[in-house]
Amino acid sequence: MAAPYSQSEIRRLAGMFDIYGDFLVASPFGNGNVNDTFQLTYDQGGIRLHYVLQRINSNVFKDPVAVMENVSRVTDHILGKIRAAKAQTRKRTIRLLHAHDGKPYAFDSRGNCWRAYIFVEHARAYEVLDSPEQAFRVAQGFGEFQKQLVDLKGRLNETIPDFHNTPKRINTLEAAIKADVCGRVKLVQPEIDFVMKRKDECGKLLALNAEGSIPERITHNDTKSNNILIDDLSGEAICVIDLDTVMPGLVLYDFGDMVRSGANPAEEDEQDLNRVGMKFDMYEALYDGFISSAGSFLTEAEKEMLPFSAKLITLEIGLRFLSDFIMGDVYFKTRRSNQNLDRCRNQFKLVESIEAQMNKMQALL
Ligand code: GN1
Ligand code: MG
Repeated sequence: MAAPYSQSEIRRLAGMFDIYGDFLVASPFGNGNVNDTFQLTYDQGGIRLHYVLQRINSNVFKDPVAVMENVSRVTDHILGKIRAAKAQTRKRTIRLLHAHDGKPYAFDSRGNCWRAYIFVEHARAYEVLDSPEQAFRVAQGFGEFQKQLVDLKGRLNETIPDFHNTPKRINTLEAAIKADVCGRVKLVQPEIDFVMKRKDECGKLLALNAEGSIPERITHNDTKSNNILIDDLSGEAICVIDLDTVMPGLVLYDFGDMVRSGANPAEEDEQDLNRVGMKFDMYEALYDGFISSAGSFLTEAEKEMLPFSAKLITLEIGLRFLSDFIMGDVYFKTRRSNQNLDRCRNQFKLVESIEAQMNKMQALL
């Protein structure tokens, strides 16, 4: 749930941006774990239009201006590609609105950074994917996003350093265990053991990158199924959203995170672990979809690591939930007690399911 803001506060905050028409109403929007998001409804000459207003969580993103610089560069670049294609396409990119000073963001009097977008109508994000056909399109969409950014000049800002550095995430977990500020460590020994058993393989992708076998690219880094919009009419994946973590990274992070969220028929915080696992037909569709768009630029070394990346990123997000549970739920938003622990157990169950199917995943290559 977004932080409680009154309608008049939101109206005032939205007023920092160039939006024509009259503000009607704002409502909390989406399921993000980090930022506060609102859908705004405006009346423009009798027609109702929607916008998105978002507060960047500065506890997570220490330099919101650097985030916005990345988002602007990436969306401008993609918009150029869409225009150049000149095709009849519903393909979109998020479009930032300008604040009165022309910048794509504005700070409120409390120092919070806000931004506003045009709302993509008749499309939605899915927490859980419906079918292999939908999974194919989602993966194709994320692969295409990567492809569009292959020729973006200059390095993007690293908005969260070491975001997918799994060994460092384990260091953070170890520090949290040592501090044990909430006395919760005694509740999670099996989960801690689960991570430590797999610790040795966690640096594999970073090592391949360091020795030059796998290149750094521009990656999204948060390719959850709910971070791409599906067109209501055509079912096509038309717009990648949540670009805050777009930064230098490995393509495998995106593939891995996509499988983590897209091949699991249960939501990330599902408590009934019998419902959690990797559906192989969904994995296959995600793999095929990703290759259909990203296959043209992926190297053999990258392709070879695709199955492993699914396991690694699932383990990594799982252990981030575990660390946050131990630290007292300070990073990810929670709506009930033990939600981070449920998320962690869910992800670890998924890791086991991926491990059990690793041979089949390798055979697809
Ligand atoms: C966070 O806010 P949201 O849901 O888009 C997190 C991701 C996690 C995800 C897990 C900046 O993303 O890394 O994978 O939750 N984003 C950040 O649901 O930490
Ligand atoms: Mg998101």
